[in-house]
Amino acid sequence: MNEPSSYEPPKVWKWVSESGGVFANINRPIAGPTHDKELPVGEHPLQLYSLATPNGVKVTIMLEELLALGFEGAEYDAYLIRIGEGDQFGSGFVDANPNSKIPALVDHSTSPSTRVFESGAILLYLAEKFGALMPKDPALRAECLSWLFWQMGSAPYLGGGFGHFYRYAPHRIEYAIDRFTMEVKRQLDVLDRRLADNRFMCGDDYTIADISIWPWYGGLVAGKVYDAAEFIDAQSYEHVNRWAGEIAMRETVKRGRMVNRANGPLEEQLRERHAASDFETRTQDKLEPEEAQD
Ligand SMILES: N[C@@H](CCC(=O)N[C@@H](CS)C(=O)NCC(=O)O)C(=O)O
Repeated sequence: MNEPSSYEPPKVWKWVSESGGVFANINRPIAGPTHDKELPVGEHPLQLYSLATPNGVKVTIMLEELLALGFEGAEYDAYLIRIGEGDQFGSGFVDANPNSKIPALVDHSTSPSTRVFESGAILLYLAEKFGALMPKDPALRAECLSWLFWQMGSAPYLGGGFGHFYRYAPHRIEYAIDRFTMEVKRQLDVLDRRLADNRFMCGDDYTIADISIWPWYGGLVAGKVYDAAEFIDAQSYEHVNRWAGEIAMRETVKRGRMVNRANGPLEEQLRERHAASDFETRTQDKLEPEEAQD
C-alpha cells in the first residue's frame, strides 16, 4: 500500500474551487442555475437535452428502439448539452432537471408538458408511455425493474468511484482504486452469473434493463469506458462479453450511440438530431468543414 496521506479533515469543510481533477471546473457544492438560458424546442413531441455519455445514450438508444418498433410518437429532437462548458447550469436546463445533469427529457405531447430527469426514470416513462421494452407479466416486470434500479444504484460506484479514481483524479490513490475496483468486479460477477443462464437481463427479451446496463458495463468490458478492460480483466466475464457483443450489433444501438456525440470519429457524431435522415446527412463529417471543426 502507498504512503497514507497526512490530511486531517477540518471541523467544517470549505469549498476550494481549484482543488483539481478533470471536472474541477464544473463541480460545485451548490445547486441551481448559474446563468439565464432558455432551451431550444424543436417540432417533435419529445425534446431531449443530453450528451452521449453512458447515461445519455441509454435514452437515445431507447428512442431509436421505439422508432424501429414503429412508434411514430417517439420522434424526437435531441439537443447537445456540453457539460464541460456548464450548459447544465443554464436556467432552462435547470427547469428541466433541477439536478443539473444530463439526460433530461420534456414531453410536449401532454398538456402541460411533462419533464422527466434521471435516465432510469426516463426509460421507465417511455416504456410505460409506449407499452414497449418492458415485460407485461407482473413477475417479469418486477425482475426488469429490479435490474433497472440495480443499474441506477450500482453505476455510481463504477463512474463516480472507480472511474473517478482510476482515470480522472489528480493523484493515484491506491486505497480508493482498490476499494472501487473490488466493487466493480463484484458487480461484473453479478451480471456474469445472471447472464450465464439468460440471453438478456430479464430472460429471452431485450428490455429497458439491458438498455440501462449496457452503456456502462457493456462499455466497460469493451474497453470504451475508462479504457480499463485490461485492468479489470474484462475477458474473464464471458457471459457479459457475449451479451455486450450481441447488443452492440443492434442498428438501433449504433444509431443511439451517435446522437449528441461530440467526440470520436466525425462520421459517428450526430451532435443534434431532428429527423431519422440526419444519420445520413448531418453527421459532422458531412457538415461544412468549418462547422466540423467546432
Ligand atoms: N443518475 C443520473 C446521473 C446523470 C449524470 O451523472 N450525468 C452526468 C453525465 S454522465 C452529468 O450530467 N454531469 C454533469 C455534472 O455533474 O455537472 C442519471 O442516470 O440520469
